[in-house]
Amino acid sequence: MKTPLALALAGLSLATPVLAQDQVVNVYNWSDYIAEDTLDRFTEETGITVNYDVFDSNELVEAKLLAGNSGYDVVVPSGFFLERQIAAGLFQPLDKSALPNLENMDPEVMESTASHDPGNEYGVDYMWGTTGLGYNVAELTERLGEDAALDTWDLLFDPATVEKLADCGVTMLDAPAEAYAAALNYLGLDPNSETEEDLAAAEELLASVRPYIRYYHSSQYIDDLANGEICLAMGYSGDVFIAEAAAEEAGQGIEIAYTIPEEGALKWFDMFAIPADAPHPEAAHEFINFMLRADIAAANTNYVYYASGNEAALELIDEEVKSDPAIYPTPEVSENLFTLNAHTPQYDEMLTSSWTRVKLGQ
Ligand code: N2P
Repeated sequence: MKTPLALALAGLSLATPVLAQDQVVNVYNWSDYIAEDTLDRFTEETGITVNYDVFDSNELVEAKLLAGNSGYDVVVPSGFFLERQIAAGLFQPLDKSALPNLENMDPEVMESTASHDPGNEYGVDYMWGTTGLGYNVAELTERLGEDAALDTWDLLFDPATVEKLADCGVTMLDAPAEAYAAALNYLGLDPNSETEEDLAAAEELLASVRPYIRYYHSSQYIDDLANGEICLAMGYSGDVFIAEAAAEEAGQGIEIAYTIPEEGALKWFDMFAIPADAPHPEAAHEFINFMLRADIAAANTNYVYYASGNEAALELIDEEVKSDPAIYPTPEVSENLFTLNAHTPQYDEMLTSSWTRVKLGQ
């Protein structure tokens, strides 16, 4: 008769490849950005344990990477941050021979991300989306009238309009690069401008609506929109859809909508990359390759409502997701989208000080 220990060991060796038993991968991803069972499935299939941390700010990721020894094996910055992080030597080149699922990638997405990462040497897109406005339909209609346009940045950037919404709660992302890009675009200026004059104009606009902003935060607005605590948020497309779905599920009659305002919005790409000092680069490749599998990519997109960079996943993506123009924008809407280049460190310093002044209301 077998002892309990022998039985347990036999069971273990069946379930987990022996070599992988002590392997781990340390992943740092955006919050609310993965299906519920993805990590368990990865561990079941590979035996690699995932230590999973989340963030809601590119600026924060960059600070950790610059400090060094982050301990992370996989991080997911947006392309316009990845670009200068590559230049700063923060990543190791991807070993493409360990990423056979790269063949699933959408060539158009690869071409776009190559503008941040020539030759796609260091990063591969996970998902992409836009930064627009999420709102509570009833609260806005009540305050602005049945006929008011709700697909405009006026909601946030026109002081006379946003003033009317202040009592039901208006919030902004705590993401200076994106806030200034949206402000510059609204003013008809180049969102990629780095002139002091344009920065001052954007600061003036952001400061003019400061009195009506309840808070600056890059993930709290999901729950708050869903619960009716706030009525307007500058937010990430999929996050607003998550709020919309949560509100619907709660059944309290709260209807949330997302708009890519007609003046245009930022389109960004979030990129898997491996820090130069990653402790487990092999496991990192295995993790990224798993995430690039068509079924896994589709499951993640179906869960968080962001467009996938994965072309092979498309046929597995829910019809309501892939036919939603706010997730997969039509060619007309795409014409209004802009992308960002990496800011120089010099400009970034000015941007950060300016943002601090805006937030403090000084
Ligand atoms: C996920 C937010 C990711 C979008 N919650 C920001 N690039």
